[in-house]
Amino acid sequence: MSTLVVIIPAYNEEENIGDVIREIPRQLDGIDRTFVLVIDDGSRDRTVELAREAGADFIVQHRHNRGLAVSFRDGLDAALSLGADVIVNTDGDNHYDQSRIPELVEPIIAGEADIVIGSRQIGGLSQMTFARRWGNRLANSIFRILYGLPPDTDISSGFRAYSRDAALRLSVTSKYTYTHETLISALDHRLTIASKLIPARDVTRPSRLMSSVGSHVFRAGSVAFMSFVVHRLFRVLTAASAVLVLAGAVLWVRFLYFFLSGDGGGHLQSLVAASLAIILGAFLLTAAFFAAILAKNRQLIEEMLYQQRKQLHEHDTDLTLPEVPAELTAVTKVAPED
Ligand SMILES: Nc1nc2c(ncn2[C@@H]2O[C@H](COP(=O)(O)OP(=O)(O)OP(=O)(O)O)[C@@H](O)[C@H]2O)c(=O)[nH]1
Ligand SMILES: [Mg+2]
Repeated sequence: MSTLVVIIPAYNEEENIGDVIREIPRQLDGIDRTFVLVIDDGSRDRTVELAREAGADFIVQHRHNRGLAVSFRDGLDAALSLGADVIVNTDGDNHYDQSRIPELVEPIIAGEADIVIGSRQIGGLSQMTFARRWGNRLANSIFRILYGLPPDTDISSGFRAYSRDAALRLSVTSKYTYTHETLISALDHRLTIASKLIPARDVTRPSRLMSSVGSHVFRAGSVAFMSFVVHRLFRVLTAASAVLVLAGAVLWVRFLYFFLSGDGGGHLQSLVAASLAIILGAFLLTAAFFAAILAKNRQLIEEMLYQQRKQLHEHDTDLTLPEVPAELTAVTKVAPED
């Protein structure tokens, strides 16, 4: 039996959550059953009530606002507990066209991709502010250059499908946004990422996620930068070390040339610069080896987490939801299967 779970992280989404849930197709080729799971992140409006009315099957409820990234990982875990073979994440603001979910799911069912991103046509979003539009484009270009992603990949789109294996493997450590970190983590795990162009709708309500474009650029940028550092530090440090050692060697040869021609005394500065560059290069190389050791540890920890999650969810096809601290979270089975 193949199961699709559509997860919706929601924070004060009473305006749109009903429409979003009602638009989700329940009959999909290659899928036997579809569940809708809402992660309510301490909403203070009628999000939960309206999600129930609109037909949400499960609601994971945080008593307090814990942030989108935490809610997303909780959503993945709850979906895995429900026996999900494919997980689709969508937003609660009606930004994405839920009727196109089959297109997101199809490459995963066909075994052609582990993650499929519904890339919005950003140019077609007339209500998106100039700063956000260009911010998104710049971030997409940086990721394309650094990670070789296909040209139309919309890295901050939340409209994505994940295979069960991808959901078991992804780690989310950020407290803010998960979109960039999960992509970097997926690339590190050699998961196959596909992108499908699925135009999004304009949203006029204020963002629940970002207080201002400036703070979003800073916070999301920090998450992306830290993920880059965590995953690519060895390469960056060895490259910087190679440049310094090479520059030092050239300066040394230059000094040697003048020295042998009897003019060494006039070129002591290049000797000092060369030595400094080589010492700094050697220092960076040492740091690179420490980074490599840390990376090995991270990989082992991630492999352990993967095996642990796999074991935990191995027999989860009977709709048991995860044990969660009652203080923080309540899990409601809205419409249990008969
Ligand atoms: N769980 C949880 N969800 C949140 C939080 N902030 C935002 N969300 C949800 O995350 C989704 C994305 O938030 P949005 O406010 O739409 O973010 P946005 O600024 O419009 O960004 P894009 O939709 O990517 O353009 C929505 O479903 C929100 O309800 C939060 O603190 N916790
Ligand atoms: Mg949105």
